[in-house]
Amino acid sequence: MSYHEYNFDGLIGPTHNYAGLSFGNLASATNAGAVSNPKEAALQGLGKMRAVMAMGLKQGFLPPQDRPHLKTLRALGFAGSDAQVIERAGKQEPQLLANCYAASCMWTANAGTVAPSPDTQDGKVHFTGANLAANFHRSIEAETTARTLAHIFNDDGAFMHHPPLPGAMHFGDEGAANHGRLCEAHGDKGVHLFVYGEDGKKFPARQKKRASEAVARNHLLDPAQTVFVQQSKAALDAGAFHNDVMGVANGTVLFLHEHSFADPKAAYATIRQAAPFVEVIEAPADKVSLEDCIKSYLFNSQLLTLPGGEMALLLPQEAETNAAVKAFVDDTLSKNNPINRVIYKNVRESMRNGGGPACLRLRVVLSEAEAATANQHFILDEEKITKLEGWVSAHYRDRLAPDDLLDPDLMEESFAAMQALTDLLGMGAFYDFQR
Ligand code: SUG
Repeated sequence: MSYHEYNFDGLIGPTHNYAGLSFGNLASATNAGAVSNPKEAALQGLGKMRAVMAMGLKQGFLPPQDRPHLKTLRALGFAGSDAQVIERAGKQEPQLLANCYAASCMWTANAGTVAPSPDTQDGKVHFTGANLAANFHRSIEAETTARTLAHIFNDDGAFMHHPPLPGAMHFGDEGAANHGRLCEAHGDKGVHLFVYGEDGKKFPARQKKRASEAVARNHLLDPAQTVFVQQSKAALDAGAFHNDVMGVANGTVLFLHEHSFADPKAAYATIRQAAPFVEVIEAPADKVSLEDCIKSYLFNSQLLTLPGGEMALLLPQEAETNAAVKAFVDDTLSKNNPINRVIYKNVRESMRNGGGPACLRLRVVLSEAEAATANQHFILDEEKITKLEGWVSAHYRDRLAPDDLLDPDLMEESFAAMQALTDLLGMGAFYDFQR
């Protein structure tokens, strides 16, 4: 049976804005209060999806969530008509309103963790929606994300869905952003690399070791094929709030920075024991600094196995304009390793909130039979992507300033867009605002 990696990107929602909500995420803090362009953001995201499809790869998407999330605002004591809820929250707690307006579900690397069927004891594809407990605006995503995954992967015989982990930060889980899979071919039994954090001097760790362990248990992974590694505190304090800002695994390759892991020697030895075929491609600190990694998102690249077997890096344009990073990428391409192609894409609107190409996608390895049972509305071809671009162009603003969130008209527009999207995708009354 043949298996393919599907990248499910987050379709960027109509309320994409810069509210400075994520402590430890330097781009989010730096751009707090800036004016965003939701239309451009969504079209950039779709442009990246098109580029991946053009390389002959499978591409899906997860729809945005309903924002503002009125259900959360009401649960926090703001009452009245929908417009009054917005007005009252805007007057009394504007920061809370901004949390309920975040379009952060675009970063689907944080939607959940996935275990492909060759790796699980029961032969099903397992999903655990991330609880995203570390940040309030992100924790609001968890329930709807789990429902979205179950909606798309809706065959009980093929897919197993686990609810987000309980216990809030005690089991803080940020999904696939701290997880990678190594294998010789997508359909082989893979090795799961879970990277957890411990609080640094400046910034708190979001992913807890005990959470990664719970996900591995739920997914019925073979302990001999499962590795847990600690992220370095230096990387965390430099701004790597998720490990995928410092490294990426795909196929036989682990592509990362010298200071990505707390104890790299021990980590590589453990990884090699489980995955003897692994090829580690490491950026030395004297060539690429941690600061360069954070600014350029070099390691937040999509590392993609092309149909011919070679690998391509899909990087943000910020990596092309950083001389040290560009030199390291060129050097990597010139050496004898599986990576021999690079493309740079403009995903600047997302980058300004700390989300690069790899943050914007959730990888799901599926057999052809499994893919056929998934909801086909969410698996893209040229025609469907053109329809989504038309939907964005019809409904999105090209300018969103912080004060715009206080205006109930934005809520009306956003809900009208979501209504049109659910109609387009045959989702029925899926979102809280429709129920
Ligand atoms: O969780 N930014 C996101 C970025 C997530 C990136 N994902 C991965 N690395 N996989 C976060 O910090 C900023 C929102 C704001 O400030 O308005 C935000 O949520």
